[in-house]
Amino acid sequence: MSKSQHIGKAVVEENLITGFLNQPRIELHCMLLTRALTKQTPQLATKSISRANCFGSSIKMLPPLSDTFPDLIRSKFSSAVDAGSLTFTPSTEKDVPAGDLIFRVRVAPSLAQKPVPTREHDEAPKAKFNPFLNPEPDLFLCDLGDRYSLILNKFSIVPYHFLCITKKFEPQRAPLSEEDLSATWECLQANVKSGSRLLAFYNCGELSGASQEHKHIQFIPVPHDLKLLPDIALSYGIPVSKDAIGQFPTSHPGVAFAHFVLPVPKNPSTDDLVMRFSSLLARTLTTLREQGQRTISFNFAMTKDWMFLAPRGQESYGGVSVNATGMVGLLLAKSEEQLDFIKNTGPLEVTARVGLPRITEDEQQHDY
Ligand code: B4P
Repeated sequence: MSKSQHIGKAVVEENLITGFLNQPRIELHCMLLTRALTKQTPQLATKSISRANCFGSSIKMLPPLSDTFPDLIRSKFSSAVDAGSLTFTPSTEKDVPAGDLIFRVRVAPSLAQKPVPTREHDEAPKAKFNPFLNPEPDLFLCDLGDRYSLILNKFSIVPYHFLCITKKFEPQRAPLSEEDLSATWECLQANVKSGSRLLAFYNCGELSGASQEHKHIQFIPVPHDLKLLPDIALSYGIPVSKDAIGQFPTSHPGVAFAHFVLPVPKNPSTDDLVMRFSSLLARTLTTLREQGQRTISFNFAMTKDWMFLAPRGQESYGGVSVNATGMVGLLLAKSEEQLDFIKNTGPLEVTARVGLPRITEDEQQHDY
């Protein structure tokens, strides 16, 4: 690479990282993250470290969700469907094995009829409608502290799919903040369907599968006995480290795309969650940087047992759009043709094509 190419790359990288870190209320500028990010752009270290002092600063504790939240979500779901405010799309499920993993593919052909925003050719471009600024009353569940509202997903394919949205606009391309993680944990406690556990997911960045730009974390019930990719990855064991968490993130050895998993302890403190997210995010950002990605896109998924992050290099493959649920083993097919494509190509190949290749430990330079 020539000197000017090097400088060009450094400028792109600096703009990318600065833009990312300048998002409002990101409290994750801890030393770990800074060191991972700024290996090649040391001038950023000072700026980021100066913001790092908000790491560990006290945030307002969120009031717990009411014990009646599961009843609320069930009754609101039924009434929203009856009122025509919530479109519930029936789907079938097909399990597609891949090594010791099983990808559960939801097939929902009528999703193709979901309305997409249209624009008149001869009019000036209209601002994109933001459904989360004033959520529909029929979909509103409750507030969570001063900063969040919980609402039902308007276009569900699984019952009781709900979203935690920020009350004021915050960009979906920002990483999760300390308070976002705390809110996520609070929601994960809600047992909305018997025999299920909740899966939280966050599609961050333009290649992550996200369609809405206002910050929202999503929650769907998944069967207790369904082993997702992070469950299997953790069954291989977790390398021990001497850092504050005491563990290195692990990955499934048979999966080609870069992904990082850490177990979540029982009753974690907010710091426990932040340390894990920072550790996974540092590796995710390092992978994006090492592979010359010009946008920061990644998927986050979490249950009460683990936290997962995977960097993204592409939004879809072969017409199959993949979000965080797909990266942990729950793919969505919007036609029988898409299902056939997933079966013939193999779910690990589809996810590898939208993710990024794993990089070696040397390239990661994990000295934090
Ligand atoms: P994003 O993060 O922006 O995108 P997404 O979940 O990938 O869904 P997308 O909108 O791209 O829809 P898709 O056809 O792929 O999430 C935006 C969320 O806001 C979505 O849940 C959307 O439905 C919701 N929303 C939009 N307008 C709303 C409004 N006015 N009020 C409330 N909520 C609103 O997928 C269709 C649906 O299937 C999505 O809900 C998606 O989350 C879900 N899905 C995808 N894969 C799935 C899987 N494997 N299992 C279960 N559900 C799955």
